[in-house]
Amino acid sequence: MQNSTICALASGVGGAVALVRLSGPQALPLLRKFLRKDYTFEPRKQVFCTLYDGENVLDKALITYFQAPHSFTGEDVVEFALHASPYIKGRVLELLCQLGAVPAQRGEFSERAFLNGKMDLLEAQGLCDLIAAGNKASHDLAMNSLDGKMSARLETLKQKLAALLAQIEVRLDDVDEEMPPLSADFIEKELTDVLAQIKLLTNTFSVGRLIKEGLKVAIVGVPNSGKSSLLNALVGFDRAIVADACGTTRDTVEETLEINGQKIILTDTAGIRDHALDPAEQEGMRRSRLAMEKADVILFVQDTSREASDEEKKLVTEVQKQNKRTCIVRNKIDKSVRKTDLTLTPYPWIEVSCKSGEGLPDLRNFLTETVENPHTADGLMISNLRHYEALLRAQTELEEALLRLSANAGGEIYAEHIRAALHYLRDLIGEVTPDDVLGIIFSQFCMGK
Ligand SMILES: Nc1nc2c(ncn2[C@@H]2O[C@H](COP(=O)(O)OP(=O)(O)O)[C@@H](O)[C@H]2O)c(=O)[nH]1
Ligand SMILES: [Mg+2]
Repeated sequence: MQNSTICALASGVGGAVALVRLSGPQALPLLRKFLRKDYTFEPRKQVFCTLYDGENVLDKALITYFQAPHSFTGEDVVEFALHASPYIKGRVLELLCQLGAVPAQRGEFSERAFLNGKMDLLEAQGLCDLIAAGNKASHDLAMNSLDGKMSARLETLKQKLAALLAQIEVRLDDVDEEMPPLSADFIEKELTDVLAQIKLLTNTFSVGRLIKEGLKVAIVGVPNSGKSSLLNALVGFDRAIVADACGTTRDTVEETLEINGQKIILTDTAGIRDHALDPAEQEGMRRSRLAMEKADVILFVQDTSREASDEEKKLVTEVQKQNKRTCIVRNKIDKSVRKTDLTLTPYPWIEVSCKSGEGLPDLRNFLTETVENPHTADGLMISNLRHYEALLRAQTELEEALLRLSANAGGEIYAEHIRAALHYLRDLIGEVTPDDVLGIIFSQFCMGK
């Protein structure tokens, strides 16, 4: 239990009501300092109170008291639902601090909840992701973490490994060899089983990351193929300048949108050609190539009404070197002339007209299909780099243990690797995570959470 009582604004900007949260042993006594009447606070019941600032009424607010340990943090908690004037919010926090509360650090409420065993690290991070989630897919992902599905899965794996390790260790201590030995087949089966389940999870990371961070899509092509028009058509408004002249787009233009509940980050780039008009276009082309390198998906836009130039063919080769999911967007099909034929490339192509909107639904589906994943029958996914790395380490240790086992190494040798794997799983849930690492994790949370 922490000694200090912390306070922070838990609600965001705007709105009519603001929530100030107070957590710690002094929560209720601090609240009383604002009151002139002896209200009765039953846990989890709201009470409409008049709050005083000295002799003056500061606000009339709904107050909720949560009694330890039945609160978010596991401590005594008081929540003030105030009228959301900047003055009232600011003054309540100011008075609380004058009376002895301490402003909460980022994520400190969650950190206390974690330290008091109200949630494990995975659940806490799920909560942080939930608040940040801007679309349905990342919301669902965070929810799976928050409601403990991921923790439960890891707990099962942990228990299985711990049981196996105990059986091996007890035999290591059994110098008189009174116990029947464990068969190598049994150990191998147990290890392979856990390993397979961990691999299922690590395999979801690439997609989990895409869902959480968004799919990065670079729109590339030679000048005038309609890249900026495509960006505008997909985002639904005139974001980038469209013009007949070659080399209109110099800087990369980025826009985030949601397609089928998925976050997509589109980047329109400068057209790539052999000779730039000036240093600005040169720099633009460098940025185009950078965007291509960073992208998860490349949309290669071509003008179907024109013959493919050598420049364009060269660019196709360049794109191929990126080795990324790519789609040839055959644009301007509203024009009667069809000349280019780039079906020689290994990529799927979709015919569109940015002018009429024809073909765009297919293109949208192409983009979101990238994120659909065969590994997630039960919806569990890894989207956090720290979790991914911990699982990968556990995976490596188990592979090592299996190798040693098949090489007939002594029990103490593979037990060491199983112990290490177990440690990484515990670190993932926060059971053995050092304080400084915890501090860093919670400091990435938002204020008031
Ligand atoms: N007819 C027709 N013209 C288009 C289409 N898409 C773009 N354009 C025209 O092609 C020219 C170049 O477009 P822009 O988007 O600036 O190309 P960028 O250089 O690749 O960004 C402009 O005059 C656009 O109006 C289309 O689907 N149909
Ligand atoms: Mg452009």
